[in-house]
Amino acid sequence: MNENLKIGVVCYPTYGGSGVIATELGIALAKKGHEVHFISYDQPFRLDIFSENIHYHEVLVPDYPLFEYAPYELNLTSKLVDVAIHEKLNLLHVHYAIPHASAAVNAQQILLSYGIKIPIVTTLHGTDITLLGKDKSFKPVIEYAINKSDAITVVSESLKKDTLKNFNITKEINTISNFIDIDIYKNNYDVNLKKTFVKNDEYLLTHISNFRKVKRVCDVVKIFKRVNSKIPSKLLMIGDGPDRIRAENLARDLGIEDKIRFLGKINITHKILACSDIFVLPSESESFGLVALEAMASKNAIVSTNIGGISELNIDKTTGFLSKVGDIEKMTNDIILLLKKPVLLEKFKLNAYERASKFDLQEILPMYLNIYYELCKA
Ligand code: GMT
Repeated sequence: MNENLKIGVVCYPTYGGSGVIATELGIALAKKGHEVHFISYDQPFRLDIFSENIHYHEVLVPDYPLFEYAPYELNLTSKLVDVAIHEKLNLLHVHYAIPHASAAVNAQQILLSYGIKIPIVTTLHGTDITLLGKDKSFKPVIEYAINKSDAITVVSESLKKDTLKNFNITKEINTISNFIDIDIYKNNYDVNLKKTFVKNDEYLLTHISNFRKVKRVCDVVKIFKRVNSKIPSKLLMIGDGPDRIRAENLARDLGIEDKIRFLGKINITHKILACSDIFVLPSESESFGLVALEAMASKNAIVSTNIGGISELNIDKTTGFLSKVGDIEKMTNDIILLLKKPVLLEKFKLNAYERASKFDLQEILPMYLNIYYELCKA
């Protein structure tokens, strides 16, 4: 079976890796001729192209005074049933366990009552397993939804281990790494853009995240303070979230607020990363670290922690350096070492690019398609 499929994709539309992977995968599938239907409560933030093969169905949650908490999962389930019937979907690919996999499993049962059989692929991304998975109030639902999915994929070997450790999984788990479209990261260097961030003799460090607690954004600021006292440099903080204010206040307290720019949820990260030398990711939990892969594809050396899936991506002493969570001293020293040795920095940047090219979309897309075709022929 090699015909074009009609695929329903459920993801979070917000600034974050799981939404990026879902969107980029959907766009790539549409380019190959498949019909892709995104289903979410808002337009996914990277879904900014028009294609006749791409459709977007918004889930609306009516505001009834009776509900203290709006039951989004039920509205999503109804939307999945509706789209599956009217668009004649062949399969559902849901990203993130709750509520997406759980809504899909429910929708699957409802569709069976109409005589429609539709397989579900669930991709686990990280916090659904490493944070929510440890919360007893979610555990039975997550475990059930994963086990009832027809195929399960995870984005790293580390996440596979965590999933098997936290849940009683009765199905095979397929590891399919996060990916980038390497072509998007070619020829983005713009000297004029770079000049807006740094002077000629200054290096540029970058951090991108959703500024949640697990990202340890204040570590980035503390590391930069130490680096900047030794080497002319600037720091870009991209993204937004709960800890942004703490990071901004810390920068003021440390007297380096004029050396750091907080750019918010900017969409041209590939252009900005092309101006950057080192990407800093001090997370305390990271199932893969898609932003690090994007930075590597943009020829950044990576100074990161060694937790979760990051060490499957960032090769210590080759594409960057790995440290224990919270080891600000070591991360600082690693950055200073690289910035003091421009030849070594250049080598690391090229190594990072070479490594990133192994995670190109063209390598990963067939893995998802194999799973889709396998399920659809069953
Ligand atoms: O990092 C986040 O908090 C966002 C989160 C998400 O669900 O969007 O990212 C997770 O999925 C990404 C894509 O698979 C991974 O690259 C991130 O490592 C993972 N985040 C965590 O595990 C904390």
